Amino acid sequence: MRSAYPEAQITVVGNTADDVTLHGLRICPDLDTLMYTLGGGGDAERGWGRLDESWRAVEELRAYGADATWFGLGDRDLGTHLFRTSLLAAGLPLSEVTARLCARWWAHDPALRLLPMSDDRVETHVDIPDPGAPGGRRSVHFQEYWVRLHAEPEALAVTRVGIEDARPAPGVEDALATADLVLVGPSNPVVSIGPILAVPGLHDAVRATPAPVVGFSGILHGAPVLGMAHRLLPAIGVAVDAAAVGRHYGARSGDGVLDAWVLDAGDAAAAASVEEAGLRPLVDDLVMSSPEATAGFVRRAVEQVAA
Ligand code: FO1
Ligand code: CA
Repeated sequence: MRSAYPEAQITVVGNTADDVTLHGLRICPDLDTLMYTLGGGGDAERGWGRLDESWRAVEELRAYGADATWFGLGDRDLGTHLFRTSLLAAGLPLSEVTARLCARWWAHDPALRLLPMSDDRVETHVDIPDPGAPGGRRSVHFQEYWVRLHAEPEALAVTRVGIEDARPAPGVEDALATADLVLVGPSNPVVSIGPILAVPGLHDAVRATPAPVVGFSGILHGAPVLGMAHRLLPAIGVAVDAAAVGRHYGARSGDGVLDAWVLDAGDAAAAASVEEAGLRPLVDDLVMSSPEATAGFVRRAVEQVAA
């Protein structure tokens, strides 16, 4: 989006339900991935964490036999978590802390804003089979499921602890109410977009925006373009299929949040079922082979909904 429209005022709302506290540090993986990527400091190949990273601190933790060393905290990335944790401990809300962190990356660009979905703590837990546990299942933090267990156990249920009491962070509802365009990224429908829409008030705020709302499928030809969404979609009863995800978000003409749903050219046959669900289907090449390719499909989708 940034490279598609360098002149636009952009507010990015990030998921915080993946956040975790490890080694006493508050870690916000989705906010950090967005911040590093938008700020030019992220490792694009790895998809998370800092460029030119080293891993000495986590090696020390392993040598001490510390818990949770399956989570790769790079030395440079640790600086972010130390600073964030100290500001949170001083009483600042996460939205304020995020603004302070981002000031380092794009102080020169006041047109770009990164907001957490909420200042209130929400944590995603995944129920997995465990024959030894009461009821034959146990609950693990999303990061443990994703990183330590590689999303291998069947996800029996996904719970968002604290979501009912979470309030949208300052600025999020206002950004939606005053937007010219709302884009729903090709991100994980269960553990990225799902929690944002589940913050009380945000589903309604997206439904009420005067702007067109365009969603991009992260499922291409029955598989996620990136990540392991296919391991989690069954837990919410949604097929691993581009049209099914579009229907899951739903049309604003019904009780959903989207006006248009962009499918990959390889999924063009599903356009009819998307249209039947009240969504305007758009078809493009959604393979994110380069930042230019991504900017291209964003621009073409925007031109079509604005036409
Ligand atoms: N993902 C991994 O697969 N392995 C890791 O060790 C890991 C560490 C990590 C540290 C900081 C951070 O911001 C993200 C990190 N991620 C890691 C990515 C993260 O677990 C997930 O990809 C996201 O939460 C899913 O959106
Ligand atoms: Ca996520």
